[in-house]
Amino acid sequence: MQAEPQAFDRVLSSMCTKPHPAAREAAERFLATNPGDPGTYPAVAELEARAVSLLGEVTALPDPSGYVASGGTEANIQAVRIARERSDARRPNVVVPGSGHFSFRKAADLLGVELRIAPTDDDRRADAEAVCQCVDDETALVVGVAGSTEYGRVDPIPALGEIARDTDALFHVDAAWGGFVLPFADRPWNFADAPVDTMTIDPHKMGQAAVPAGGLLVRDERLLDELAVDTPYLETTAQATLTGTRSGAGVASAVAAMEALWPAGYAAQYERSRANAAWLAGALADLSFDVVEPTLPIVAADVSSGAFEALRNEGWRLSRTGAGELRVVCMPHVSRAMLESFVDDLAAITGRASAPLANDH
Ligand code: 0PR
Repeated sequence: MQAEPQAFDRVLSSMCTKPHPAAREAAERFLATNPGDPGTYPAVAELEARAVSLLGEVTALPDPSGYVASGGTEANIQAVRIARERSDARRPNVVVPGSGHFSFRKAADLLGVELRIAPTDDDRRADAEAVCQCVDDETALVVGVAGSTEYGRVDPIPALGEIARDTDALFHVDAAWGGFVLPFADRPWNFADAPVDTMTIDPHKMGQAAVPAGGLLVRDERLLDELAVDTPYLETTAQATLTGTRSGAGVASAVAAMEALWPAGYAAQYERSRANAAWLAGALADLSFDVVEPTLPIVAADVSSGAFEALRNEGWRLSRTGAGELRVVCMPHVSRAMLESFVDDLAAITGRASAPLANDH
């Protein structure tokens, strides 16, 4: 029997989503191409330049350089690698807020840099004061998160950029998930808002491209030179990517998604996701759960592990924060009807009724 992928109708935990139809079609068309060898596959190499240019528009970077990576993990590793190459410290360190993704731990392990985790504030964002305390002469990179994995929080990007500047460190913004909603969310986060040197922004998350399509952008193309190795037997002379053979499907689908959706489609999706997150937060609060108010469309709430397991048994795909809260990511495939059905199941499982109903008794 042929295996089938899961349906998306009960997936509340994922940061990936159904690709836009044009992105799916482009991915299929470019399945057998390798942008890692532009001499042999020139059409997909041209598409990659187009992808970087579109990512530049999304992030307010007029003359962007970068590439389509396998995902946010690779982009973050490469940002740390650039900073390590730039640094002349004996043992360079990288300062990441507690809200940072675990890919920075992989980067530190691989690259032999010290990882310094700065505590977050009461609202789960990087605390600029705490970051200040962590940096020193050997700091190669300061990281800010624009849309954190667990709570969708946006760090104070301009303040962190200033700290990096004052320390002579590079400044990296991880907008892997947040990059396609932040243009509409009225918070400083991009290359125009702060002295950002490098950024992660993944088309395969909120960008609605097929996996794998991550993004690494650099403000100054010379930063990419820090990654380049010679490629003697290819028609091109150097390669800056971490992987060799790469997915042309990811590149083509990233371009197709951005051409279809930037900016109006992403703006409309942001509005839908935001409204859904606000509705869910309200519905959970009505059921008397402690809710972490959403900034970007991720909702966390204190739901017992028994109820969590029962919901999973009902087929809901859920995940938890490090602190154990239930976490729902309002991705494009997450509809209001889905959330209503989810809240009904949660109410039934926990025997709770929403406040107005409870008052009726
Ligand atoms: N930076 C941030 C802020 C992220 O949220 C993530 C992934 C990454 C970097 C790493 O990106 P890649 O996974 O593309 O390498 N955050 C989610 C996580 O690790 C990714 C995810 C995606 C989780 C799909 C579940 C899922 O079904 O939890």
